[in-house]
Amino acid sequence: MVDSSQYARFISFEGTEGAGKSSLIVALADYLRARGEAVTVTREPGGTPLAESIRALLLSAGAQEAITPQTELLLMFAARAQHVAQVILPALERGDWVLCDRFTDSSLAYQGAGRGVDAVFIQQLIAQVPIVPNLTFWLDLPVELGMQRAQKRSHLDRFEQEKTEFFERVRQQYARLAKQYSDRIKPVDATQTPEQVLSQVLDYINL
Ligand code: Z5A
Repeated sequence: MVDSSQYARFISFEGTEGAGKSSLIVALADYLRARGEAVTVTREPGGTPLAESIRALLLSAGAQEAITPQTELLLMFAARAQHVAQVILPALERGDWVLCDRFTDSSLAYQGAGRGVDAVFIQQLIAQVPIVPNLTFWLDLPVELGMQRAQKRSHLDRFEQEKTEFFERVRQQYARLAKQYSDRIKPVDATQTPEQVLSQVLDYINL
């Protein structure tokens, strides 16, 4: 395990669909860069060419064969292994802030609570990931509102086609994780305006 206290700049962003993670990350990265900070913005699944290819497989709504929950989980972790080694650790070693759209909490929320994969097995995989975010922002939004935001897009990916109950289970799991890891995971009310969301996040990171 890498000693992440020496970096203290690895931040992940979590939430159900349409919560505003990508918009917040862009705004926070702009804010940090305007202060002269080096910032790496990245996402999961994805972040490297190989991991982005895995992402395309995972999100493809027209997959010819149904992806089993175990396969989905292992593909998430295959992409993550590549991403951590190729992007996250080198960026932290350079001294960058790393703003990561989703990380291991997504696996507990989506594959664990959403798909019903054994949480102990997921935790065993997480234990093999050499770094833990210093801070995680959970953008909490009622599921219906997130779906309305996402439906404005032209097409829905494989996850976005899931039913409301799936996302309710995911949201409840985020709430449990935020309680369990309250030092790391900070809930943010994502019904606020983008400016209010950014301001709440800046308060947490003391900038
Ligand atoms: N997944 C998984 O299952 N297991 C894992 O381990 C990992 C991931 C790592 C892809 O993730 C899927 O991968 C994801 C879980 C799975 N599927 N789902 N659902 P993703 O992060 O790429 O997908 P996403 O969560 O669907 O992204 P998103 O819908 O783009 O959400 P977002 O980034 O949080 O929101 P946004 O793009 O910033 O905003 C959405 C819209 O709302 C947009 O029009 C904005 O202009 C608007 N918006 C943003 N903020 C606001 C506020 N504050 N008010 C009003 N409107 C706003």
